[in-house]
Amino acid sequence: MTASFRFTMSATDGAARTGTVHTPRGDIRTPAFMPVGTAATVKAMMPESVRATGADILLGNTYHLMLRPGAERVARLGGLHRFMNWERPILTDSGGFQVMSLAGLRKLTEEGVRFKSHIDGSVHHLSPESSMEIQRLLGSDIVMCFDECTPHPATEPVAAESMRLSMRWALRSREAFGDRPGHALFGIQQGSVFRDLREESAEKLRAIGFEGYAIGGLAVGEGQEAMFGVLDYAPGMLPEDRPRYLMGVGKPDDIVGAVQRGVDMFDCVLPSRSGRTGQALTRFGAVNIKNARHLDDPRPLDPECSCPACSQYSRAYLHHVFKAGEILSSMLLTWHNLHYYQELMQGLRDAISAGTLEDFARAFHARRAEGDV
Ligand code: PRF
Ligand code: ZN
Repeated sequence: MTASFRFTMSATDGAARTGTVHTPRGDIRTPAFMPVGTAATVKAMMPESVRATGADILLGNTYHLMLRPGAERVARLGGLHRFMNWERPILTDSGGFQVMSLAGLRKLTEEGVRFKSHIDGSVHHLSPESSMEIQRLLGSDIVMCFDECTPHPATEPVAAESMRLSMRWALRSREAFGDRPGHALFGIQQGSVFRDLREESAEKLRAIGFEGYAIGGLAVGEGQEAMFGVLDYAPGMLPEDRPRYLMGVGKPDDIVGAVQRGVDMFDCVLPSRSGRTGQALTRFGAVNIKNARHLDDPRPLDPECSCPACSQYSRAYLHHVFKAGEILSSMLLTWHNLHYYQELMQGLRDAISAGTLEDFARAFHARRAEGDV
């Protein structure tokens, strides 16, 4: 690993770890939650507001940005950081996962994937080589390998074939990425819910060598119990001294369970997306601000939360702006949700440092069991 991109661990508690990913654009405190900025914006949030919630790093998407406004254009405009006014670290996903969930008419071959844009139906290609080039043009700090997220459920032979394709693509990604001081390339483990395949995938990735390792192919419909079943062994198959990133996860209780099992980084649209659909995520569980029980409620959403939505507005007001279709509703609830996620991550980091993660998790679950009263 180049000296300008380093992971230092400061404490462990069971399988959990806390530390810092050092990058030229700033430090990432782990366990870390990365808000999703798909189209070069975290929807409904100014970048300075995202930072105010406590985020150290954002996630961007190769798929969306290559289609609109185009990676070459972003490069001509000074790169993604300057374009979106976020000068801290950015991790970009490599595109394959989004092609499979969003694009029309997909054709997957050894070379890569051909697909139709969900925006205008135009035909595009992605391969390990082109994904590396697009992520370079964007100026991404943490680049993800081009992979296939094996759909769930998959039989073991199908999952094996898919994982081995991703591992061949991981080698091509590593070769195409080249030597880029200050930038990191993360490998992505696949293998569905099969332990042997997860082991084979981890071995292949370790042999290639990456600055960090993601666990892909989870949170695709298998359920929390099956996901935790894989997380009981998968993080331990990856190098101990490199950051581990669980892609597309998750709900607050998914994150707590994954941190307890040794995961360091997360991303998920849930806090930002649910902020736009009237769902607040709080320490006592999800609160549906659309519900008529809030109509006359002068209390804050969460009296213990210091975000603008909770410190300056009532539940009655948050209900009103949601019902009126006001833009401020999305802004306030997204802010609250991202603030809650970042406070959760800080709580996890502090608990790991103090060696009290089990107590923290117990209290976390107890508060949620009480519910919103
Ligand atoms: N691969 C990539 N991106 C992803 C996933 C994956 O497996 C997932 C799975 N939850 C989310 N995002 N490249
Ligand atoms: Zn709040």
